[in-house]
Amino acid sequence: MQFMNAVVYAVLVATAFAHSGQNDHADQMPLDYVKYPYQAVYPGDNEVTADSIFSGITTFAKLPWHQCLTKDKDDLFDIAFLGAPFDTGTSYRPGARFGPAGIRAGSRRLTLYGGYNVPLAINPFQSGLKIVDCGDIPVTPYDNQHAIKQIEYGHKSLLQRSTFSPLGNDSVTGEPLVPISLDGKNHPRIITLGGDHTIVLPILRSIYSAYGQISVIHFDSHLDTWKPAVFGGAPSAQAAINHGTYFYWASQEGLIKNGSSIHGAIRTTLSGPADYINDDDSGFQRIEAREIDTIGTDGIIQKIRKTVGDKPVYLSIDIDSIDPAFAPATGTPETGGWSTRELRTILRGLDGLKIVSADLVEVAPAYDTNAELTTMAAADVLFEVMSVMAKTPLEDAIVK
Ligand SMILES: *[C@@H]1O[C@H](CO)[C@@H](O)[C@H](O)[C@H]1NC(C)=O
Ligand SMILES: *[C@@H]1O[C@H](CO)[C@@H](O)[C@H](O)[C@H]1NC(C)=O
Ligand SMILES: [Mn+2]
Repeated sequence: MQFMNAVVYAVLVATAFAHSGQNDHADQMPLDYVKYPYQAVYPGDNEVTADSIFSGITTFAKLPWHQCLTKDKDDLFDIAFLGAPFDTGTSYRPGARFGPAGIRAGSRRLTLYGGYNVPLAINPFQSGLKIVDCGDIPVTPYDNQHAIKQIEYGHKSLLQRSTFSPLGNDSVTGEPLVPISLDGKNHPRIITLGGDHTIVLPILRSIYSAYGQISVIHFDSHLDTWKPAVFGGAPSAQAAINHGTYFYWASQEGLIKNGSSIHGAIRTTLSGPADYINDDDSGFQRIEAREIDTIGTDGIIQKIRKTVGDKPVYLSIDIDSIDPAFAPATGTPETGGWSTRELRTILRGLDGLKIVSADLVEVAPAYDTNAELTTMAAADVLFEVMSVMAKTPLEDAIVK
């Protein structure tokens, strides 16, 4: 009897607790109220959105995380952010292996007010494209040759998929748009978060596999086409591939379209005038950083568009193209650069160009200010890039 009573009592108590728990819960703030910021409804600025901006696990712009290289390896998307945490090709300050994490941290606020890009009149987060953060490529810090292969295969594994969204039909003729790739498939666009600039050699190998030779728009204070004997001295075959020579190798391999590629924001010192002759041979035109004082951002945009024409283009942005006053946290800072505003204006001026993929490299967050100046600049620059991408499908040139 004693035993039975105890059991009955225990059941009663348990039931009572369950009930009181339910009643308490009714008074509680529900915990599933948080919307992802990229789902925010215009105008999007409300407490619910703001809360998840600074909480939770950080992806680029709080986009959904897909494990594209592992368990989600069959996932399709239209634009993917992908980290390449590699910095063992750096000549001066190391630390860009923390670039992907830093840029993601700097990007948290991108959708706080909804993500509508006023000058470009588009919200890339609500453009109908599927945009995801694929995390980072696993990159060994112990063996550059191996790491460079990992980056190529990681990038290719994403690039060789089809897009999530169909390419669609021409708005004028109603005819289906024709993809610009070699295999006639519509490939997604990858925005790689560096990493030092060496990563662009394996990325261009990947790009070549989908598009063949490609025109390159390159913003940087340095040429990065240096011959290995000039930059780094090439004491070994591996040392010859670094963040000052990767474009030399890309050009030697025939990955870059000669004459329709261009550097912007150049202001480095040289080993001598021969560096420019070598740069010409590598297939690049040049815009010096100081030209902004005479021809302005409009003149720079015109020069770039004239060089590239309507060809598909790969866009590579070294954060050191921006002046260290605005972006100090980088491997080889050079004074006399463009402001963040000027670079963003120039990037918006690329609206309509068929940018097949892009990167932002050389962010080394350890040298940043506590205010996250550099990582914020990097994130905002990529916001312009994704906005331009979202506006322009990768279709064969139709004169409009
Ligand atoms: C595109 O055109 C094809 C016919 O060529 C049609 O079947 C398809 O529905 C169209 N798609 C859209 C999105 O309008
Ligand atoms: C690019 O073209 C220039 C001018 O014709 C030439 O001197 C150079 O060798 C070419 N470079 C490559 C990599 O083909
Ligand atoms: Mn560079």
